[in-house]
Amino acid sequence: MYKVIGSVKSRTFRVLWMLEEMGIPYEHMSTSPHSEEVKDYNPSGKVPVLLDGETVITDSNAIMTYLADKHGMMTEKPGTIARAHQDALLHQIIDEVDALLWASSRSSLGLNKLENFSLIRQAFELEYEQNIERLAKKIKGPFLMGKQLTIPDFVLGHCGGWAYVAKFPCHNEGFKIYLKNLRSRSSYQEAAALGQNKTS
Ligand SMILES: N[C@@H](CCC(=O)N[C@@H](CS)C(=O)NCC(=O)O)C(=O)O
Repeated sequence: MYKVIGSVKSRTFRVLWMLEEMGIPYEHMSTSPHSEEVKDYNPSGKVPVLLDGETVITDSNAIMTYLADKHGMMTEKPGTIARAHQDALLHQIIDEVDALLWASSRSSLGLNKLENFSLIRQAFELEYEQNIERLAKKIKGPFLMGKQLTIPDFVLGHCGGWAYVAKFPCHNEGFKIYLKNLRSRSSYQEAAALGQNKTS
């Protein structure tokens, strides 16, 4: 059985949500970045980590891509044009949304704040709104790639909730509807419930 290591209130959520959506059983070890358990598997201390038997896989995006390709779900087929477009969306979200949120959230995970962060926070908020505007135009509906929920939706859906908690402004109505639709899925709620009553 797969084992997912990392707290729900981290990028680990994406992996848990995807496994719930796929209906694949897994074990979850909720633990913070840099805990001894994490460092046993990933010397950088970063989560999430996936164990597939003896094999250790790190990075939420690598883990999701591995699971999606292996099980032939939540993805366009490798080597197709559709997959190239899906990967381009994934990397756009990582570059333009995930990276901005991470810079503002480091301190909530006990890591040092970026120097002069208060000076650049406003610039990040503006950048976030502009980047979401551009991404929202690419949502084919109801999901990014159209009718099929794919890897980039898990990342963008997670980032949308993260941005809300981090109080990043968002005025794009289409994006809000897209997020509401994702959050209403039972898989999302099941994964979120794993974090209740736990310190993460
Ligand atoms: N690109 C990696 C980033 C992993 C990452 O930075 N995870 C955070 C928690 S969400 C962490 O463990 N940070 C600890 C650190 O940066 O030292 C991924 O998507 O998994």
